[in-house]
Amino acid sequence: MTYTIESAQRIFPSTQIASAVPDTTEAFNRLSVEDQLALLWYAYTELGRSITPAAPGAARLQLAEGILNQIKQMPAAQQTQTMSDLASRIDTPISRSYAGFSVNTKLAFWYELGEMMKKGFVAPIPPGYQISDDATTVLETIKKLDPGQQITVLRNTVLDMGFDPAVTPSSFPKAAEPLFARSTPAPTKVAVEGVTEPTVMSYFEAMNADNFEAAVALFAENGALQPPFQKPIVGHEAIAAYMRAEAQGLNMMPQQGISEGIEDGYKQFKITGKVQTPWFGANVLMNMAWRFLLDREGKIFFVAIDLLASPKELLNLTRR
Ligand code: 45D
Repeated sequence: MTYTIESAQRIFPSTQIASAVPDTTEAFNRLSVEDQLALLWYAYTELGRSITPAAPGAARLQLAEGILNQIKQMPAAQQTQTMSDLASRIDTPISRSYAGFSVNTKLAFWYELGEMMKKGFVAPIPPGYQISDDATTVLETIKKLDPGQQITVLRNTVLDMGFDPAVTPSSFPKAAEPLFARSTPAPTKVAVEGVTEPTVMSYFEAMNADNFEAAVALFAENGALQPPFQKPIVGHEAIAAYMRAEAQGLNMMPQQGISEGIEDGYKQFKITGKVQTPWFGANVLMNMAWRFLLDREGKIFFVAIDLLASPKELLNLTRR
């Protein structure tokens, strides 16, 4: 048998991913724009009491400075309109600039806007605004998710805002991304109970050092990386661009795994553990799995990164 990316996606099929995340994101997207903005405000300020993101560095805010300054100078009604245009993906110059930002710059933009709303420099959600029953249901669902899933839902909502004139979703921003300062030093030597495969160990060590060149070199030429809830990213160049834009400052703490030789000299590995994002540091631990398929040369043909449904899934290390 020859493996294709499609067949590789099906390794370790019993892995339970956090489907509550896409489900909740979908329910959120069906709400009115007014409800969406109000819900995000309540979610962000309420969850913020237990989980607060770290302030984005000045370098990252600089990328969004132009539109942030424009918004600051607007009258209140226009500020509200601008936020509503972003959330409803209306074609405006600001919505176009926003769509060109990387995920992390989009988050930094909203972080700053949220700060300005708290301080009263930007129009708040109208006092007394009543969210609909549907919005209340979505908010309650979000509150019950585990913190790793909550921040993924928040991140998803921000991802799709703005207006992108390209027919196909544009890939990664061309501008160089500023580095994320690590809040806690990542382990440079990892030990995974049940797995010693050098390629896998080197992957984690390279990622924890933000050494994406070394990480990408572990992939087969046409190898693929599938991020949580996304399509596979194929080939060295695309994986490298993705990692530079989205994988900086991550702290990977793989804990346990299983390995198995399969057909044609290929080997498969499932490893579970925790990941921290630099936005929340040690305050939010995401329960993750990596499903690796290595080729005969020991190169990564495929790796899927999954956000797990529950901590119980960390122990689901069966093949089927
Ligand atoms: O609209 O092995 C207001 C890969 C109201 C790489 C607001 C990985 C109005 C390979 C409150 C102002 C990357 C795949 C909005 C591993 C309004 C690999 C603001 C995995 C929007 C392991 C809201 C990495 C705000 C993973 C400010 C899984 C919200 C990374 C802020 C996951 C939300 C990272 C923030 C996650 C969310 C980060 C900062 C989930 C950040 C989430």
